[in-house]
Amino acid sequence: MSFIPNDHPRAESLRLREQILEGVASGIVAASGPIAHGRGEAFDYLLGERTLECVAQDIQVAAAMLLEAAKPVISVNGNVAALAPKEVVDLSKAIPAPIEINIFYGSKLDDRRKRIAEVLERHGAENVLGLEPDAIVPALSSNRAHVDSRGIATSDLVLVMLEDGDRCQALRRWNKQVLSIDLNPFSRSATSSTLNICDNLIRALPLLSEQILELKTSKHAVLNLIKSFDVNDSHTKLMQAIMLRLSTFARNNQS
Ligand code: PTJ
Repeated sequence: MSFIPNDHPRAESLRLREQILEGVASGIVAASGPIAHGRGEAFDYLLGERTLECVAQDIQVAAAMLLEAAKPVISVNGNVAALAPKEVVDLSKAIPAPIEINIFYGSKLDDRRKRIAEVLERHGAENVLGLEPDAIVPALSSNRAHVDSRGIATSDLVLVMLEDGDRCQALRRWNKQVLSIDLNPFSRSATSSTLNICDNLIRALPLLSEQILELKTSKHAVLNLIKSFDVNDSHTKLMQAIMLRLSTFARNNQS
């Protein structure tokens, strides 16, 4: 890893970049992975690199949905495995829910699947799915269509992170609920999922695990959270929070 001084104002962000670049070097992250990461960085900067209050509420609802689902699955690609392998495994154990590898770049037998599984296993994952996908998401032409019959194909809820949105739409058409974690509130994933968490997955995953552990003891709270969730309301609150941030910034920086 390159030397990053701890007192550098963007040390944390630079470290995450290094993780992505190391992931490219070790064959976990696709060549386009750093570009997807940069897209996320730009949106994170806009949000103030923190979890917005309204997003924290969405995370609570997402935790309730994960607990209430009959067969939830966590979908993981190269970037996610490079950025947050431990956080993904912790979440999978907290729910509990299996992890399935699903990648855009590379065929259904691509070796990158094995390398991603090894990273997750080093962090305690067991029975990672998606190494030999044997089912197909209907009406989806990309490699993301290759799914596991023991996982996504037979699930009722899929958590997707940091990915292009056409699979999200295809999963919804396939009658799955989809939770997405996507920093771009305008993306296809964010606008077509059942609920989008507009946050950096680095922050959102530990918060999700925390909420899961808290909500596990109260079925009543879980059902209430799900019942009171309104996706349009969630989008509106997010847009209002972003507009407030931009207008405050504009006022404070007028010459
Ligand atoms: O599946 P793979 O491993 O073959 O890799 C596929 C990538 C990640 C390259 C592919 O999915 C891709 O190009 O993604 P996109 O279309 O750039 O979409 C990524 C989305 O994730 C964008 O909307 C970003 O804003 C968002 N994003 C990036 N980094 C983060 C993020 N969202 C949450 N947390 C992040 N750290």
